[in-house]
Amino acid sequence: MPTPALPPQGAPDRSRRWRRVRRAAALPLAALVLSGCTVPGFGASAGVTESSKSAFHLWQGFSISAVIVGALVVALMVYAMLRYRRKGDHIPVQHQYHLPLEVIYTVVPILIVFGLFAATLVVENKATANPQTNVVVNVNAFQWGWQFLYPGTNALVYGQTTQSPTMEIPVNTNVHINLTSTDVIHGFYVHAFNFSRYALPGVVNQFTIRAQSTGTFFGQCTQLCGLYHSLMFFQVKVVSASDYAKWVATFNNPSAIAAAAAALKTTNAELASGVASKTTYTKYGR
Ligand SMILES: [Cu+2]
Repeated sequence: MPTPALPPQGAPDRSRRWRRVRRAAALPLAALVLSGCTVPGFGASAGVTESSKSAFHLWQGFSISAVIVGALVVALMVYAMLRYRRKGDHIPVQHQYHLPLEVIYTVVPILIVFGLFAATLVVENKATANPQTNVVVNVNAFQWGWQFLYPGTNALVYGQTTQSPTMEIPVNTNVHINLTSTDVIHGFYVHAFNFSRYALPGVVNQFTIRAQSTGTFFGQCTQLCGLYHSLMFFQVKVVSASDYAKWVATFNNPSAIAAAAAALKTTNAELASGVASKTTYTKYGR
């Protein structure tokens, strides 16, 4: 009776090891490919404005680049550790210089840094661009609240600490913001906009928001500005253009105008009671 053929001997040891390595690598690789259907956010969210989305995509690009570089470094380290581990007492062949390899590991990182720098520049330029726009909001931060004035209209929103105000803006419209502070340094931050700017006394910081979806979004002061800093909230309500026009029109009646004037007076009274250099606000700007 013929004896069953034995599996080939010798080389199999090595191929069996590789099979094991391949099998171990297959699972995480499959998970990566399957989850690759949607690019992960790496802890960030896309937000609702044009610039929040481009900042989010930049973050994704940076994160993916970091993952690829990290994976490559770890793979090379593991390969070197396994392939060239100590196998006996003999000294391995010693090499000196490998010009092509040295050129590659100098040039490639430089190219990566330039690529990331160029992408950042494009996104930053978009975020700081101030295109022509019809809707302007003068945002004044003070201890510890916000005032939103809409130049050329009667609209004025004022609120502090537990009565946080709501800034209303139209969707798919470039909204120009003039941001300043009446007392100390505050921070204008809306999470859904992936955006933050200093509100500085004596300085008007300008930027443009273009919200692409409607909704109410939470905002807060991000600079420790005093006792009630933790209560310095506001909301941004993004509505359709027609709803925005209706909202602005609600300020065109005597009682709303009186309320706005009272709010303005309150802000100015607060300013007068504090630091001497505080500016008085008028309805149409500083
Ligand atoms: Cu503040």
